[in-house]
Amino acid sequence: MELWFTEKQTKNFGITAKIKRTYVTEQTEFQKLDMVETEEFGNMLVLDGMVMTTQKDEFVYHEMVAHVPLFTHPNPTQVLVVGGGDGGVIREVLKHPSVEKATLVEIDGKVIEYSKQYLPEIAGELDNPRVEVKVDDGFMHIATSENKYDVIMVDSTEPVGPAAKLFEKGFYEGISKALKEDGIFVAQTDNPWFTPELISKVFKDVSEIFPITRLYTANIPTYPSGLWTFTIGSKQYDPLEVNEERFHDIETKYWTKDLQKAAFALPKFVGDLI
Ligand code: AG3
Repeated sequence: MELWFTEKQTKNFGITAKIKRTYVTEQTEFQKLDMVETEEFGNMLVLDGMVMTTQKDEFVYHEMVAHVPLFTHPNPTQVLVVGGGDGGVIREVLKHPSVEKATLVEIDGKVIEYSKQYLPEIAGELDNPRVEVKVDDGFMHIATSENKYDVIMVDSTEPVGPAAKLFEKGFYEGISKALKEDGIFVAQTDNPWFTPELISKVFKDVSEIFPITRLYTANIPTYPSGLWTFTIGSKQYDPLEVNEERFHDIETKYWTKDLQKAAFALPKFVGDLI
């Protein structure tokens, strides 16, 4: 028998993957969690029916969330990742020697547990001594932090379910307070084909709080439309004015020195959203 998984990306459109086997299918305290093996993309984590990461294309998202802000900040030492329980962003953050401590605040401990088991090359650095893992509500963590982080990365699910409040203006205000006076943050902000209003709304909210606001993109084949966006809010450093001499050697599969800037070059219809 052939088994296929479909994520309904909109009411009328979806993406389909042939499944080799199902490792986990479980209702956690927060969401529906599935861990499956696909023919095309290897092991895949699905939350509430939405593809979160796959072994084959995870590097794009995780590298682009981490390296773009970390190479914009001249000396990031304290880093916070909100969400991201699979550990992919943390793995990339640790490639920056200036980072003394990376804190991960993930609301759902089951995401961490199953990622360690079935996505070891993604989650493998979660036990690194430079990492502190907290199973906790990221919104609350932000609300109770002040002047603490150089860089904050929001690796959330979509604005439904447990992550809905991570797309509200009040959350970005909290992030601003949690950051040091020259801090910078990045959030994944969905795609311009099916959720253009979300991109416009987040960009507007962030630009009302941060003096420098920028949007960049990356190609992620298993996410809706494949064209993914990330929004940066920065108090002082402009990602478009990075001094390239600072780029240290780093092992990547997607990020390059040229992409650090080129990712901000937007197709017309995307640029028109902001
Ligand atoms: N977080 C963002 C995934 C969004 C995908 N959306 C969807 N499939 N509808 C990814 C977590 C990876 N660390």
